[in-house]
Amino acid sequence: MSVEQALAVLDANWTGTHTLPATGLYPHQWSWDSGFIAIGLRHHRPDRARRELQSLLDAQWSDGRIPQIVYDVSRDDDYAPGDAFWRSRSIAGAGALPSSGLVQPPNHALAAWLVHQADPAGSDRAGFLAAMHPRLIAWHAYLRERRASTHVPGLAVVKHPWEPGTDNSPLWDGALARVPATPSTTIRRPDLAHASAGERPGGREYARFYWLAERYRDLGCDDTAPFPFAFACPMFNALLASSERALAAIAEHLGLEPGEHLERARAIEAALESLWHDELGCYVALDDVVGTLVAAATVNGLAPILLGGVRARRLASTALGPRFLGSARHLPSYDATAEDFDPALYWRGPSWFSMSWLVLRGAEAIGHSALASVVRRTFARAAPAFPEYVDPFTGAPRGTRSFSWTAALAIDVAVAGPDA
Ligand code: 9WN
Repeated sequence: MSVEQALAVLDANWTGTHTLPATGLYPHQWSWDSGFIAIGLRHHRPDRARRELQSLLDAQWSDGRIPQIVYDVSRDDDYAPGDAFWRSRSIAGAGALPSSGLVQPPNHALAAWLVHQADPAGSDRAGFLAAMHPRLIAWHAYLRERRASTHVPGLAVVKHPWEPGTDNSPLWDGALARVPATPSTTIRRPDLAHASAGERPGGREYARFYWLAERYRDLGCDDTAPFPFAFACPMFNALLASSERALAAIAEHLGLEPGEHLERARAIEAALESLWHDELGCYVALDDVVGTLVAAATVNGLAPILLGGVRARRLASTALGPRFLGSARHLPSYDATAEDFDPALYWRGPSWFSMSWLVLRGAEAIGHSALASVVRRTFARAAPAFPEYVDPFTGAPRGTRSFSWTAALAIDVAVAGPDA
């Protein structure tokens, strides 16, 4: 993997204020993409890493939410649903920039702390952490207060399959089956001009995605109203816990009290235990509408390894076992032994670099060199295509190419030491 090639991808996708995930398929700013991108940018472009996160937080809503997408209205025809769908300017409390009303996984405080650590002097000169801190506090408060799980206190819920960032994961299948496939919006699929239909969610899923998004939008994105889709995702909550730990480090750096953040991180970690599935050897998702666990092994359920907690060694064995790396060369997003596993179809089999990065970070945290070395090999193969995801058996590129978080995280793995 050449760092120069990866930087060239990030330079080409840079707009002047933020980095597009991919210039064709994803022509706007995405929330957790910016987190991962900043983590890679910090090594060679620390100013830009800070700008990436600041520009995202400029779109924060008054209730603290950081939106899933910040729209470039000049490219509204190039991706759907766009600004014309959300019309966020007409929603009370929406941020100053046109955006989606949904959210994505909270990797931002973790990213902010890693960005700071790469260039502490530049960060302090720019007042970076002091500016980020209150906004990150408000973001976590939003998730804690407005997105609290009904069934497992301490966990936050997602209200749309776009929110955990793993859109068509089999985890949501049962709940989506309860959702009407009759949106009133005419669905456009500009995404299919950039990735083949067999690598993107299908029409039936899109109909339900739109129905749910319309419902949420028409409620004014108000979280007090009952909603027909709600999940506690183990990856989303593991990132929240990891980001709470990062907020503790940020608070300490700013001379503030870190204790409450560490306490919250511990509380989330303890609550995650309700999602543990011993037979599968990983965490699963909780359908918070009906209060039942979805017994499917996915990379979302391995992600809490990131926290290096009591289950981390067992998660490492599962990652190396038959459902994942025991049968595939690159970490699959879904149980490779499942009947409906598909090595090309988006979050139903392909290997994603963001998830490999989370698992690698966990493997390194617990000193599991066997898992770490297998996962590192995936990053070595990212160049020159820097694909969105790969076939977990062959490594063949899938989805769009020159994908920013692939390039960014490949840089991070190439440059950063285990404790960086
Ligand atoms: C919907 C931008 C985003 C990622 C998500 C990934 C995909 C969008 C889509 O692309 O989702 O947000 O159109 O499918 O699933 O994780 O943030 O890269």
